[in-house]
Amino acid sequence: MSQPMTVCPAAVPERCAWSVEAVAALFERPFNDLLFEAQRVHRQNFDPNRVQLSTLLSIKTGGCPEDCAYCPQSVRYSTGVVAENLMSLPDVVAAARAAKAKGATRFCMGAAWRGPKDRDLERVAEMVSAVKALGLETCVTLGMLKEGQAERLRAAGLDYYNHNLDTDPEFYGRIITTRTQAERLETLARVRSAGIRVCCGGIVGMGESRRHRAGMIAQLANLDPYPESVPINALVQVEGTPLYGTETLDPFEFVRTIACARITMPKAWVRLSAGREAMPEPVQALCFLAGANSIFYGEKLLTTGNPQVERDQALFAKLGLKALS
Ligand code: SAM
Ligand code: DTB
Ligand code: SF4
Repeated sequence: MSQPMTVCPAAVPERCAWSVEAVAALFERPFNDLLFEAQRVHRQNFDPNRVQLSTLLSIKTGGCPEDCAYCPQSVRYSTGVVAENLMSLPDVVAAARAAKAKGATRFCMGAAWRGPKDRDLERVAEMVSAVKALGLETCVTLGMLKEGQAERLRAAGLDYYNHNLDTDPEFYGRIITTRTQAERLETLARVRSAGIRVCCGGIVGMGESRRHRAGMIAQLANLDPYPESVPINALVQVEGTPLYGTETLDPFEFVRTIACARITMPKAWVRLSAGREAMPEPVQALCFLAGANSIFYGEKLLTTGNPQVERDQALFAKLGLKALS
């Protein structure tokens, strides 16, 4: 029989600091023990049959100066993504309205920028206010923020800012050279101090080791406080990006990553994010069992595909899952 698991290495569960070793030990658990524990933690904090639905819209596509090796929107790689200007307010509102009609409760707008210029930020702030007025939660991901920009977004009614740590600090330099993780942490601090909720996660399947995955989860869990929303992306391999052709990650390892996020960040919305289109339904079901309780919902992520809403609705019906309303 396997040993009972020590879930939190610190005495006060709400404030527990996770060492990389402690998270790595979770990854090493027998699969059934790990999932059982993740589901136990999940049930303590959430209705296990409710899943939150977020719809993404790329409001400014392509032409990004950064060199993120996974990203089809970097200007440095030939991926077929055509650079576009910032979308108009009416087009964004129409997309948000459609997302709400299909059942999404959060609308996330992404821009392929290193960071927003102040005049662009004003236009995004208008979008945030208009989307919020539809009764949707709002989220944006615009890259690095300068002083005062987070406050401007908060005043417009922004609920969440997405900015990912992406991967383990030691692996990070192999993926991105044009911005450091320290700069990312600075933006996250600005977001926090403006009173915006933090959406912060990462990507797996980029050729990192299990130790690196544990390092990424520990780093997220040790943010104080840990993020309210944690997107776990499976790399979507896009031809033309440096990571195209990377050996694909064993699906059980992806499920383990979700379980570790759930156990270490018990009250966070853990999002089963990019990569669902290529993920068999039984694997997605295991992710829900492991504590994922949010998905990207709608045919498109930013530039790549996502399951059709009818497919997701059918999957929810098969699993007895209900969308959060
Ligand atoms: N440009 C902004 C930034 O990087 O901060 C915002 C948009 S960026 C596309 C948001 C996140 O999407 C990235 O941090 C990364 O985690 C995720 N992402 C991008 N391309 C991906 C891919 N091919 N597969 C999985 N996740 C990806
Ligand atoms: C996140 O962690 N994943 C989303 C969202 N935040 C912005 C983006 C996934 C992008 C996948 C590649 C694409 O569609 O361009
Ligand atoms: Fe640019 Fe964001 Fe893509 Fe990096 S992830 S290349 S910053 S759009």
